[in-house]
Amino acid sequence: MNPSALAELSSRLPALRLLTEPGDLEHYGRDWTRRWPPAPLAIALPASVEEVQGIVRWANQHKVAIVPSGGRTGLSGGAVAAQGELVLSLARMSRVLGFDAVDRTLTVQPGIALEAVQAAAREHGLIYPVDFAARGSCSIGGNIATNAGGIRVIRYGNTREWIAGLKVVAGNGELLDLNRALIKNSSGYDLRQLMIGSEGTLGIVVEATLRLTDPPPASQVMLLALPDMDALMQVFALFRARLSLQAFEFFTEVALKHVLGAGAQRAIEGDYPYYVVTEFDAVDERAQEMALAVFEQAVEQGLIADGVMAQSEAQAAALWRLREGITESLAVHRPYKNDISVRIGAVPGFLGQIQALLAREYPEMEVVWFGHIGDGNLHINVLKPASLSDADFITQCEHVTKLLADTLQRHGGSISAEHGIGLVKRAYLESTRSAAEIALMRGVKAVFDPNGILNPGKLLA
Ligand code: 2HG
Ligand code: ZN
Repeated sequence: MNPSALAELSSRLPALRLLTEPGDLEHYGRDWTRRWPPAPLAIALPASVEEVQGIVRWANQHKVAIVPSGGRTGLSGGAVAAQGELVLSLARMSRVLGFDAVDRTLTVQPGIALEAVQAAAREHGLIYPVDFAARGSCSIGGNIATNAGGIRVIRYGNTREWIAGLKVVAGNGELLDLNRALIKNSSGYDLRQLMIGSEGTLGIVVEATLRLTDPPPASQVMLLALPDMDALMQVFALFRARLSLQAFEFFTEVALKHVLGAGAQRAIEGDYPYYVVTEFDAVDERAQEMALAVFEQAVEQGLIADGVMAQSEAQAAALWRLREGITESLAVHRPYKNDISVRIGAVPGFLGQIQALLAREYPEMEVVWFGHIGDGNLHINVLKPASLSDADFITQCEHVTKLLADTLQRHGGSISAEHGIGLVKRAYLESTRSAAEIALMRGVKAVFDPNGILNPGKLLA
């Protein structure tokens, strides 16, 4: 790149905040993957749509790659800048722009944290229902870029369901106003939906209009201990048929060991291979009795080994911590993460095959399973043994991912359920998408970003 290009950006956009200190480059150049040493050219922190457009136009002229950046809590390397890119951080564009009581929508800037969106919705007696543990630090723009899922998908669906309209700066700097928050709009290709999950490779979200909904009825939280995967799936079918589920999340005893080690409170004595945290509507005492009857039926059938029903909000939060605290409790072990999905019915078959394969090929490896089993979405964290070098560990993990990808292909699953492809899963995209689909994706990329300046190398090689 021409070294005067950055100076030219400053003179074009004199109010634009630009950071070039090593500490800032380090901070904004990475996400939670911690795998690529950050090496961005600089960090731009635009405060307006016009500044975003100005940056994109400048990048086209000087052929500078841009990495759009939100809360950088991503787990696939989608927000990593390791090759002299300009990081375009949306951190300063984090305001609520408006609430519409008739349409029940909230319009926000992309840099706002998910938790702040949830709080803004609650101020109006409504909810924004997408939810997951990184809520305090992830941004809505990043949620949109990855079509984030989380712990309430079983009731509310993914981020995709909640985006009524998007304003996006495309790769040529043009501002697109997509869908204008219409509920019905049968006028051709839905470019808004194309942007959702595109990982910053087609456009930069500069404004989002989110759909809100009524808060759910009062709920109950239960922790269940289960003897095996078949029992777990049967309990899922039973609970889903008889209760109105808000969440159904699973983890293994290995995950429990780590989360307890990090300070969470044990709720069930004894060790069991699988656990579930489930939340369901329980409006009154009758509904609670009904839930208890369903639970007892499953115990009698030998499907549930033990269980606790939260007796207070504090206890419900403590049970949820057993599931939501897992990622943080594993962080010290520098885990290699996989985030896969199969159809719900294919979960036991897939899990059985891959567990047997891993036990045979890597008997020493500590593998932690948890996730959104009610959506067919499993997280597999492989922990780095102290004896292995970083490089050898990555080589082994890439082989594990290859085994996963091959097994997933046989089960019709996906190598990324909710974390995106980014850099981490790029080499495995072919296991989930056909050659014809990938060729079309490349074509779409070329239309929206003709000079290939938006997050190059992410998602598509
Ligand atoms: C979760 O469900 C997140 O907790 C993180 O998607 C998953 O850390 C992980 O592997
Ligand atoms: Zn998850």
